[in-house]
Amino acid sequence: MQEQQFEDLKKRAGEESSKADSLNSLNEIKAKFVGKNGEITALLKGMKDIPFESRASYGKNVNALKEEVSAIFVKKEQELKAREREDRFKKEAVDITLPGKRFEVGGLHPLNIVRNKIIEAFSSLGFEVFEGPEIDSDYYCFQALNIPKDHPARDMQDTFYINDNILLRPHTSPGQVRTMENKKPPIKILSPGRVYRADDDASHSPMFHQIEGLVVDKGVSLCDLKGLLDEFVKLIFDEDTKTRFRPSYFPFTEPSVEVDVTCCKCHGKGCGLCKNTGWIEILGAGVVNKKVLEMSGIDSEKYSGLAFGLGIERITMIKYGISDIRTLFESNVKFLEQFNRR
Ligand code: FA5
Repeated sequence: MQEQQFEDLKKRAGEESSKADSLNSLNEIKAKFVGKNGEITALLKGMKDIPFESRASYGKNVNALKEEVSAIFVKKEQELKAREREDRFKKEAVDITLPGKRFEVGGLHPLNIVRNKIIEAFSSLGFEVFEGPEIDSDYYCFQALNIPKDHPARDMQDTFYINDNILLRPHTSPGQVRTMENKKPPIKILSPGRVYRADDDASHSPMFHQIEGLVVDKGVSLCDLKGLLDEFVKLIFDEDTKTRFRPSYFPFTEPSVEVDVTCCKCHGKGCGLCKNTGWIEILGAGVVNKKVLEMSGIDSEKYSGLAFGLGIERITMIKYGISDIRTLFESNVKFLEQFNRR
């Protein structure tokens, strides 16, 4: 009779637990059998009503029943846990064939790439770098370069003045004077930096970058200048880029030249960018005027010098085929990242 009752209870525990579809519902069912108010606990509590001589075997049987029923729940619990884990793995599955996320890496601005290349090229020819101030005096920007007050040559560089005497430098040529005042020949320096002019079109920017070069030594001539600049153009551009030297005028050099290279857009045929000439000017240069040497404390009977000032934007445009200088200052990441592709 009691045996049958225990068997039925075990059977029900098996049937009901098999219907549980989650750990929560299993726990509810388990409580009905082995919880504080469960059926098996009630059987144990009922032990006091059992005749004394049968009590020991009754207790043993109830405990055995409890163990068997508990084992049913443990097995079911393991089953449910395994199923839940499998479901979670399915939900969290990662497609390992997808391409990985690429980290964005910063890179140098094309103007810095070209500036570094130019400095590298001249360093290989023995030049040192010296940087001068961006805001400078009328004396260093003009007078010490043989451009007195009210001289018409000042019109070549329409300039931003801060007051009558202080201005945003319109070129890096003040670097020549500052170097000669502080250094004895032989001198071989480069002076890179930002310069400012009231200019604004496809090939002229109000702020742009120049690199000044200066060599002062005994017996320096126009031939050295030509050889140096020919070597530089070969180091910076490809074989197809042609160069021409054009007579020009700068008050601080005598004689003076301008150097043009073939236009990046039309390759010499003539277009809007090169004003239909087929050429784009990249630098001004010349043999340093004796007056400038003397004003800076250099003996012009003993020494001579050559100087050049090149525009980094122009060289960048020619090198990379950029037809509007303004694109270099728009901070457009799509445009800029082309220069740092690995
Ligand atoms: C000068 O600035 C002279 N100081 C160069 C020089 C130095 C001559 C030493 C002799 C001896 P120029 O104004 O031509 O020269 O400018 C030099 C270069 O700067 C030009 O060839 C051009 O490449 C660049 N440049 C001039 N104006 C602009 C501008 N607004 N925007 C971008 N590049 C410019």
